[in-house]
Amino acid sequence: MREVSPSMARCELTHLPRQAIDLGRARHQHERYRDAVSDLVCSVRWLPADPALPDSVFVEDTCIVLDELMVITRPGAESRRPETAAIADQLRGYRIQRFIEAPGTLDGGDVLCLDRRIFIGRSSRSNDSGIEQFRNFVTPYGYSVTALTFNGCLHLKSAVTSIGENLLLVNRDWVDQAAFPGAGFIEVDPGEPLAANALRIGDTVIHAAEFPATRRRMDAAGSKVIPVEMSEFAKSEGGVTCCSLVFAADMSFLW
Ligand code: CIR
Repeated sequence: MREVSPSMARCELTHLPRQAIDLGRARHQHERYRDAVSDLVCSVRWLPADPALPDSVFVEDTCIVLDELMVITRPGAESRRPETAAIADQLRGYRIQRFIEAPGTLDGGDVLCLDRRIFIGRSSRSNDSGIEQFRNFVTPYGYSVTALTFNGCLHLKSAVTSIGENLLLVNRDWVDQAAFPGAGFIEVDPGEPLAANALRIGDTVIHAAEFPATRRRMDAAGSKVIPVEMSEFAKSEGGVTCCSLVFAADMSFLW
């Protein structure tokens, strides 16, 4: 994770009008988010805030960590490209590193990993060259990569995320469920279009507290859901997956 930047108010925005972000509140929400994630993982590492990088709290966009390698992205928004250096540095040693290069662009928010099947949203942030480079990095390890289109939101994972074994949380107005053959679905409540972003860690799902109706749908389906307040991050078009990189660390790699 990375601490909230003091310049977060100058974040990139694509679909939302700019609203005032309460920095103190954002920091408080980030601490609660960190607590929720900490309860579910072995250890948490985080980078200090960088005043020069307004969106740097959204570490998900900078890297995709698979079991065998990690891919350091080249974010689609130019202002975000300097974010990757500190992440690559911090994560060196956990996996082999591969790097997306120009003219490719890729945001981790567009990459949905379902075991060995990986879906990547073509978006204003992730282009065909970035997707092709990613595909070339991972197919030797037995992954399949499917590029798909979506609309209405910034990243693919604003429209669909994994919340259980073969179970997806989806806003079907933004992405076609047919793209995920064989999967089961819970649809977001129609009054909560932004509620499809959920962070699954083991058998638990962290989900934004601002979406109670969708949470009830997950509860009813037997999911174990931990709500966390994310209002200040939502103003920046971020959600629960965006603020962390979660992976299994093979510590022996470091020794
Ligand atoms: C951006 O536009 O890049 C940030 N304001 C929000 C990024 C959110 N990241 C994500 O959904 N993975």
